[in-house]
Amino acid sequence: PSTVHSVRKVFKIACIPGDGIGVDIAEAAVQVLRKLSERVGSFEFDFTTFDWSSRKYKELGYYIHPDGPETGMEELKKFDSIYFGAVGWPDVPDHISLWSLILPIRSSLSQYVNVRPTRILRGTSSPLSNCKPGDLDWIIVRENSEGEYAGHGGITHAHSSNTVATEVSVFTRVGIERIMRFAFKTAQSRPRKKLTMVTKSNAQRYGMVLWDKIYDEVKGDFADVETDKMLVDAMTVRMVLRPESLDTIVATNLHADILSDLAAALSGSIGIAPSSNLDPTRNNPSMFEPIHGSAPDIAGKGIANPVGAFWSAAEMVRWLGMENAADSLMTCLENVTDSGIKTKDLGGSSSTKEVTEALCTEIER
Ligand code: GGG
Repeated sequence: PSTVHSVRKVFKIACIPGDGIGVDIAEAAVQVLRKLSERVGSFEFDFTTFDWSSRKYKELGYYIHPDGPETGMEELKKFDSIYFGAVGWPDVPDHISLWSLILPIRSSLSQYVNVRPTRILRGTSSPLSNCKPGDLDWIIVRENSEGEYAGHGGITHAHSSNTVATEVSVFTRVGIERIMRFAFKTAQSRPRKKLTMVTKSNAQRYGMVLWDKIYDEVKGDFADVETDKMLVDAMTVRMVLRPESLDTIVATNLHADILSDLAAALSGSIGIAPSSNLDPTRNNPSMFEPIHGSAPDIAGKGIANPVGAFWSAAEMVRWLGMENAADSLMTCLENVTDSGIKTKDLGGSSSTKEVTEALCTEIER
């Protein structure tokens, strides 16, 4: 008689906790992911932690690698996914931490899509009095490689009263078309099949007008998707006053970054919102991180909301192909929020550890 051994698939995960509450919530997410893999049994995670942080930068003068970030990127390419906490610490200017850590990872690994879902989780509520749970269920598709984050610009006459600074938004046909198609496909996969495209093409007459043009071209290939266009300023008003009229939203790097913070606040707290930095070709690992920053004021106090970190972990599990496990993790997470075990920002009084342990217990059940 032969014995059949079931083979557990092992996923190699690079974990970069980063700064501030990034460390608190990444530790919580690792604990939950380990528990999930034990419970499901068909896969496991092999985590490697990278101390790429502002603390290390202050000590050694670099975030990623002394020879340059490229060496670190080669290291990351050996992993199936990257789990990221947060970046930013008061003694390092934010533009240095962002441009030394998170932005090089997104660009070097061709993570040109940033998916940011938002909805009101069970047991939580919106600050909008007119908003019932089903009214706010959005996916924001953020262009993640160019636009206002292209890194083009500079400063001249820096030490005079005639200082000139330029910050050039770069938009390419390839960059716009690939994000537009991804957004249309996302909208098409959702029950309402609805896409809102956001620009500021009345004031920004080159790049944003190219967005309008490519949107019109791509729309023809997705006849079953209902579409509309908004200017970003009017979009903020619509999100607040008519949340139920929106479903999938596509916008530039900067616009979508701002809109997704608003979306998270409208769904209850910035602490719950996840994001997936995707390379849709799957030639490189994708990266998963809550959208919130490092919150130095509450770092290390044990009170950070880990929900955005857990939701991001669920999205990582989904991207790795374990749809059912991702759905179960989300159900368990909402059972926890529904039972009232929540941090202060969601109106509860629980600590990060209490929410994490409640979720682990729920997964075990
Ligand atoms: N976990 C996300 C994080 O650390 N965010 C800090 C931030 O400001 N990010 C800017 C961005 O996502 O472009």
